[in-house]
Amino acid sequence: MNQAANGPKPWVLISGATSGFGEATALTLSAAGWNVLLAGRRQERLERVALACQTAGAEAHIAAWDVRDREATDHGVAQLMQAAGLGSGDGDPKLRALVNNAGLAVGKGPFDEGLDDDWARMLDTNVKGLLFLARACVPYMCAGSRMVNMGSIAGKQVYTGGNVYCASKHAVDALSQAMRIDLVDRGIGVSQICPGAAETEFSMVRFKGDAEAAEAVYQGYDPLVAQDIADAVEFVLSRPGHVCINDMVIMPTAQASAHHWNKQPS
Ligand code: NDP
Ligand code: 8X3
Repeated sequence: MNQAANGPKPWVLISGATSGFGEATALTLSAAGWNVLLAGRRQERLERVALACQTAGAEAHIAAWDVRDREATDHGVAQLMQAAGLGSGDGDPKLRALVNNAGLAVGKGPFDEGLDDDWARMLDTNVKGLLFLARACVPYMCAGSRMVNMGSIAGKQVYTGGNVYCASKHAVDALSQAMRIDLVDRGIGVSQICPGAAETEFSMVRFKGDAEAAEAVYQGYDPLVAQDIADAVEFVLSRPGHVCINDMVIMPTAQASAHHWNKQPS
């Protein structure tokens, strides 16, 4: 559905917009008639994505901050809302959607060999960062607004070496249900999208720049690509007001679960 056909363009805030799912979602929603507010840590990437969104017809504003920092998150959201002319008061224009997508895995191995810093990065980003951003955005939302949380198959199942990342995404699963309950009286719908293996920068981050390990994750089958998830976000956000897609699990056809694959030897 082209949002532009329905009056003034709605605004969406997308976290993790510098690469992968967030970047593809920003471009897809821009082409579908949304205006975009883009967040991430890498300023130059944000500038590049914003330019592409503008070329696709959107008004775009950016703010760079780390979602693990609560004060920076409150400040970044306020800055973006002001740039877009959105407000928290009665009668102010409101944020139509938040795509709470920023997240990462760091490391993969037995929990008793895990590193404090890796655990902190995952839990602080995927759980507390998601909460900080959601809480900061809600005052700028209204009945009809939508929140889309980026979960994972790792939030539905646990796999070898996934321990803390899986725990963080199980938390996203629980929080998505809890937020839906907490926001139902305000008419704000909460959706979760749970992808399986998708080829983005995710594995390079997880394996700390080890390109060989990252590439091996996607060998022998066709993984999802960022556009597959962007299309899902656009579908969720283009449903009529009375419809909320609560939960969507999207896998490569060659992946039946976190444990079952149809991989061809290379
Ligand atoms: P990418 O690594 O390509 O993108 C991750 C994004 O998150 C980047 O834009 C990054 O921006 C942002 N980000 C990470 N940490 C922070 C932080 N502390 N503060 C602000 N932004 C941050 O990976 P994906 O696109 O694949 O990942 C997006 C989401 O999807 C994540 O939540 C991930 O867990 C989830 N996911 C990924 C799957 C996959 O197989 N790829 C499958 C299932 C879920 P920057 O570095 O500029 O801050
Ligand atoms: C990312 C997908 O399977 O690596 O959430 O956990 S997986």
